[in-house]
Amino acid sequence: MLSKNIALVTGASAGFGKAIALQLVQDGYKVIASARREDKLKNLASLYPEDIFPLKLDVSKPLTLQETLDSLPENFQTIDVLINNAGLALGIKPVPHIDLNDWDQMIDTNIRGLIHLTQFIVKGMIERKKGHIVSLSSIAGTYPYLGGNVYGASKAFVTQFMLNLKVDLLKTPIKLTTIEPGLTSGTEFSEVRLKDKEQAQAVYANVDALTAEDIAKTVSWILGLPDHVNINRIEMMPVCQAPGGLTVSKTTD
Ligand code: 8X3
Repeated sequence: MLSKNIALVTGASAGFGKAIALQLVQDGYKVIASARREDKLKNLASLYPEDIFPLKLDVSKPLTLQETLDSLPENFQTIDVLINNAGLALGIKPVPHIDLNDWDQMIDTNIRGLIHLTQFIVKGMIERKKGHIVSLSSIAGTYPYLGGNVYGASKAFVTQFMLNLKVDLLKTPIKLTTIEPGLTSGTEFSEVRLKDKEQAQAVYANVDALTAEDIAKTVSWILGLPDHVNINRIEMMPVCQAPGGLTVSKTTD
C-alpha cells in the first residue's frame, strides 16, 4: 500500500488551519495539526485519530521548534507539505496610537516564526527532493489601509520571502505558493485583532465574506496540480470587496 503524504499545518486549532487540516485528511494526507491550544487540537485529532497528530507548537518561540519537531512520531517525521498558516493581526489603530507589544508579537509570529519553521522543514524536503510549502499571507500585504501598519508589512514580508525562496530552491522540485485572502468570516481573526467580540461580529455584518473552507478548497486545488505546475501566489477576495479606492485628504489635523 502506498504511504500517505504528510502535511504539517500551523495554527490548526481554528479558522483557516482547522479547515485546511480537515480538507487535507479528506484529500488523503496524514496531518500534523499544530498550534498553541492543545485541547482544541486534541478535539480535532479525535475526529480522525489515525490521520491527525496533534502537536503543541508555538511558532513564535523559535528556540523550541527543533525539539518539538524531533518529538514527532517516526511515521509523521517526513513532512511533504508545510502549510504556514499561524499568524495574527493585533490592533487596527493608526500610528502613533499603537501598542509596541502588539507589533513585536506580530513580527515574532508572522515573520520570525514562519521563517524559522520553514528553514527547519525545508532541509528535509531538499534531501528527499519532494515538498510543497504554502504560506498564508493577506491582501493587507499588497494594499495599505488605515491601521494596517505592521500587520500589512508582515504579510508583505511573507509574500516576498516566498518569492525569494522560489529562487533559492529553483534547482529543486520543491513547490512554493502564497495565498493572499481578503475579508474572511467565521474565524477568530477579527476577535483577536480587535479584542472585542461585538466589534468583530460587526466587521462581517451584511457581507458575504470568504470562508475558511474557501481557503481550504484553494489549498486542496493547489496541492493537487501536476508536479510541473507551481502557483506562485493567489490573491482572493469576496465579490463584495475591492482592491482599490485611493484616498486624498484635503485637510490636516
Ligand atoms: C485579512 C484580510 O482585509 O482583514 O488578512 O486585512 S484583511
